[in-house]
Amino acid sequence: MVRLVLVLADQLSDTLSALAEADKATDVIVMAEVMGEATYVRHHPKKIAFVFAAMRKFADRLRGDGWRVDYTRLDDPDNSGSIVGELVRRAADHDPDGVLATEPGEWRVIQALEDCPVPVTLLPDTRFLATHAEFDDWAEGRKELRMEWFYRDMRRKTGLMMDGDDPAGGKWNHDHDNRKGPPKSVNYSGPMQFTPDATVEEVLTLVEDRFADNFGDLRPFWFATDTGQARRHLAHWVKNALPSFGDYQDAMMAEEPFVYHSVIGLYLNAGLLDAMEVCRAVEQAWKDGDAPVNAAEGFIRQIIGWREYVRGIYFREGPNYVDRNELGQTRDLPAMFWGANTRMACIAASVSQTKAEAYAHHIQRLMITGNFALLAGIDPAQVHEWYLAVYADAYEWVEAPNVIGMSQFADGGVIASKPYVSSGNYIDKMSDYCKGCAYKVKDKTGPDACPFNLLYWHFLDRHRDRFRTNPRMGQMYATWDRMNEDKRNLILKDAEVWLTRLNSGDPV
Ligand code: FAD
Ligand code: DLZ
Ligand code: SF4
Repeated sequence: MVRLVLVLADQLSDTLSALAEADKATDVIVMAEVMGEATYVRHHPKKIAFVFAAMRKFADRLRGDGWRVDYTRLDDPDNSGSIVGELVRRAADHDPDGVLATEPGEWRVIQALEDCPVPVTLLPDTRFLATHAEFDDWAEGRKELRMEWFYRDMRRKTGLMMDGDDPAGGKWNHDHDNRKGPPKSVNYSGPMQFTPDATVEEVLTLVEDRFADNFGDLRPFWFATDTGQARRHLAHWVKNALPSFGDYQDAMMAEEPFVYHSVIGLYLNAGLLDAMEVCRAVEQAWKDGDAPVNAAEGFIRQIIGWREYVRGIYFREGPNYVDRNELGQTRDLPAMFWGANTRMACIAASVSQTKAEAYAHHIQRLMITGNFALLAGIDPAQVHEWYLAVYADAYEWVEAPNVIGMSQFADGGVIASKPYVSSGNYIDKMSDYCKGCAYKVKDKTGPDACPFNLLYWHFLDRHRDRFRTNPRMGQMYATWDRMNEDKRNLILKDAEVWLTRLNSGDPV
């Protein structure tokens, strides 16, 4: 009996369920670089290069371990262009009994495999802590699906930072200590950088050739592209940056794109690192006294809490989740998201580092680009597509709940109990952007007023019916209602003028 064993680009793990189920002696692994996956959104060139280089190295490793791997390169003249096409092509060579695959992280790909003419057996993705059934059991009957309660269950399940039944360190959540503004300087040289080897260079040339028009800088390319390198990067970060990760988790700095963040999302999501391995390394640093509790707990919460929780939501909400637009927002994504000139220093910094590194940290994604898109009324489908394209760690199962749910409130509050919106004040407190900005963060109206100040009130005013009764927003509406009417009208008028300029395509 021969089976084909599909390994997708974000399934590069030795522990993959499809590999565990397969038989090295008889089965054939299928891996394929295909235009269908490389173009369904216009991915950042660094992301495409990372994916292809990591796939090639993983295939070589599997071969070294004795597997037969049928690998299709993008420039293979017989490349059919799609994953299903490649399965059909390989099936013609091997006449298999079927295909084994680990469940993909995107409904589109799951549906394609379900329609594949060669029958596909989908196995659960056991690299995650919570199964779909466990998440659904947790969610069933709850009025609100708040991450915090789910996270506590995951702490109990994993035993991470637990003292018997109680959280080690005295409390479950140390977020309160993780909100310092930007430090004077960052005492960390940044993520470990890897010089491209021959495999990576070959891929870089291919990507340069085929994806030259995509938004983003391909070079310098420094990502890890195999598990060994990713582990070295992890150890370097745990030693040098984890101790300050918690304190400055929310801080944004124009000259420090990474601050103390781990930059491991791309490695975790591709399968090069394992979530529990990463959490154990962080827990150990805390046990050894090398990292404070707020850093270790804050980090572990992101992985076993947020990461698992958003995956649960993605699969629970179903394939149409990405089409949700509960606030009816319709404006087109402005050109400044693709690098066009803007006077807004915070947007310029977040977009230019995204272009350079295929990376922005969480608060930049949530409170700069996400906050702006929500306040300005941008169509969430376009926002979703942008995030899916530009970040090296973006796959739909994790990107969509963060964008459609957490950031754009387009799911109507499945994830967020209120929209994540702020005026310029928050950005000024948490970043060093405003001091270099052509707009004035203290101005509430007038030609130089920070656009976040204008749009914040415009957003609350235009969605008043939707949010006025939200208990977490009462204070915001009370402040708005207390302003005198002339001031309110002036803010709304200036916001409209600003939005008209945005619509015109002129630099704002
Ligand atoms: P760190 O800040 O060092 O955190 C460590 C790890 O925790 C991350 O690598 C990630 O695996 C996990 N994590 C932290 N926050 C979240 C979260 N909200 N959801 C899921 N995992 C989380 N994350 C992605 O992996 N892919 C995406 O496409 C993605 N899109 C996002 C879009 C928006 C609008 C927002 C607000 C968040 C998004 N996130 C996404 C979550 C988070 O911003 C990134 O995981 C993080 O910035 C990656 O950088 P890092 O590895 O340095 O993370
Ligand atoms: C993101 C991506 C890209 C750019 N290219 C490929 C590819 O050529 N072959 C492949 O198997 N997977 C690729 N991927 C990842 C898939 O799109 C991914 O498996 C789905 O997004 C599901 O998470
Ligand atoms: Fe951004 Fe406003 Fe600050 Fe300028 S003043 S950097 S637009 S928050």
